[in-house]
Amino acid sequence: KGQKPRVLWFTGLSGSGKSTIANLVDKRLHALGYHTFILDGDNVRHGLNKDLGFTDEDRVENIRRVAEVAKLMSDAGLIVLVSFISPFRAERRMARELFAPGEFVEVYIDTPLAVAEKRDVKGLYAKARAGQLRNFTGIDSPYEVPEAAELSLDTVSDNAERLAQRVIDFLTE
Ligand code: GGZ
Repeated sequence: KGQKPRVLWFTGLSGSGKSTIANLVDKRLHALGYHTFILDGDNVRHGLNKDLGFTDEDRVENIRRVAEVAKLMSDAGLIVLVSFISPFRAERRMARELFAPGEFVEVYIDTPLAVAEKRDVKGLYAKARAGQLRNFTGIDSPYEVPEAAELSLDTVSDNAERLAQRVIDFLTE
């Protein structure tokens, strides 16, 4: 199916729901006949970026490489769903600038720290609070809230299914 290049750039805290929503969007796009690929920590930080940790410097390099890979995949005709905390505005802007206007869709997964921390699916917030995990986003490493995301999805007032549909609606409008 002919499709103009699109990268859906999901950003938000650890445990905000990025992966859940990206996976739902991916399934729906697939059902609509689109060719897609999800780039996330699971398939990037264990391979291409396994030399990188969570210092500011390493996160910057993580996002730089991910953006370049997203660009390559987009050039190959895929809709790319990128799901990383990507905490810094400067790197998100750098990623955006690799694409033509309208191709880059920033999707802010708006989950307050208190909510993500309360869920703490992987127990990482507890470890960070206990000082066993350093440079944890939202605890002792910053997250810069997007100022002009194309979509801002409030996970407190809406469920993942409905939020995923909002992304689909944005793309197909
Ligand atoms: C934040 C960390 C950290 C630290 C390990 N800070 O909830 P998760 O587990 O599955 O998602 C988090 C993931 C974040 O990696 P990213 O590549 O998305 O981060 S960035 O864009 O900032 O480069 C979390 C886990 O890795 N994790 N240590 N210190 N998240």
